[in-house]
Amino acid sequence: MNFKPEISFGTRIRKSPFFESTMKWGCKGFTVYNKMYMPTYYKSFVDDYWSLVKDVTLWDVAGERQVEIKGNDAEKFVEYITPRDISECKVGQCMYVLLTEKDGGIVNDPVLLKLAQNHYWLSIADSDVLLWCKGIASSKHFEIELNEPDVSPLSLQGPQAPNVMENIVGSWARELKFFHFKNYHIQDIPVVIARSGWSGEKGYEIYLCDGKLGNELWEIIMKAGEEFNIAPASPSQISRIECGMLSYGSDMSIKENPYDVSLGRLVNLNKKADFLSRTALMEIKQQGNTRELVGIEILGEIFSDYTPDHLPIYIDEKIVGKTTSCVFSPQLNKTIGLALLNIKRNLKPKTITVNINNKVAEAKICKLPFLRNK
Ligand code: THG
Repeated sequence: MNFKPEISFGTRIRKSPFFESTMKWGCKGFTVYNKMYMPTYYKSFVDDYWSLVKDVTLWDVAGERQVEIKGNDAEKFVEYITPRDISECKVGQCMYVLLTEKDGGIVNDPVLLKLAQNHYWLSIADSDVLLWCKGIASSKHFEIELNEPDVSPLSLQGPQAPNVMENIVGSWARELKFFHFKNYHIQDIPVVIARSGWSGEKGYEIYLCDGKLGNELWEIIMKAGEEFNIAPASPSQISRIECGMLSYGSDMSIKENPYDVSLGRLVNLNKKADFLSRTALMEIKQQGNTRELVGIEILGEIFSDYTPDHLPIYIDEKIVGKTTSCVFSPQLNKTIGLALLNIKRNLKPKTITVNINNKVAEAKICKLPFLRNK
């Protein structure tokens, strides 16, 4: 099928503060993320991927909106909405957390940033976290303020990212530890700079704190990256699947709990603070969860692009799960993916089959991550 449908642009879906720059730098595809247009590719998915893996890339990820939590009960509130123990998170640190409903269902998987005592940002994936938080805060009478501040992240990812960052802010960029951040000004533009990012490469995230200055910040970074062959790009499905990072909406939803998607390490049932999903998650843990998120390699069949959708996985003609995201990895020269299985680990066979466009392909279960080079 050669016909490529387009997304129509309008005023109902929001534009990022970097939108003009991304158009100017040749963005060819967009998706919608938290009701904001977000780039998906420039040259091609594979060309953009090679720029990420070999050099350095700059991504507009402003769609990863911030939910700000401030006030006397802010820490208590964050503890309440996540099963992870956040009491050890220090000012200047990030933490990857799951937000979970009363029944244990995953509402979102944000990066938490602790800006000050009782002051946090949740850097969210694509779901309505602000509304969910407002509902909980008013029904449970938390003394907090909840907002979506004028904060928009850019992501600078790739092996040359430390050199580009050093060019812009000086040598401290190199010393910044993974999942730590600093407030800073880049030529009078207020930003928060974190060592983080949704790729298998080294990287930084630069949170712009004044939306008017988006295009200015974009150009400063592109200029600083010129000598390192910087290219505009966007979150790479290939890289994130290679390193086993999940995408909310594809690999998990409110219908899965943390154990279903093999993220039990983000649950601490013994944490001191009270949390909404405690009873449900304790029961699920006690009964023994029956689902699992695994890596798969699809043998034989090679996809040139993304697989169309969640594909059923079979053992002896019985559906035992589904693929949740698959790509062809140019580095591994294999079709790899993530899959959600409805079977217990001890029943797990080595070989499964996937039905792709009515053709049966053999597949095997693999250890995650497929690649680790950070
Ligand atoms: N950066 C920022 N916000 C985000 C994302 C991001 N919001 C949406 C989405 N991505 C959230 N999802 C993830 C998933 C994985 C990671 C970060 C955000 C991640 N994982 C590391 C890993 O798996 O190796 C570390 C996890 C850990 O320390 O426990 O970085 O990318 N701002």
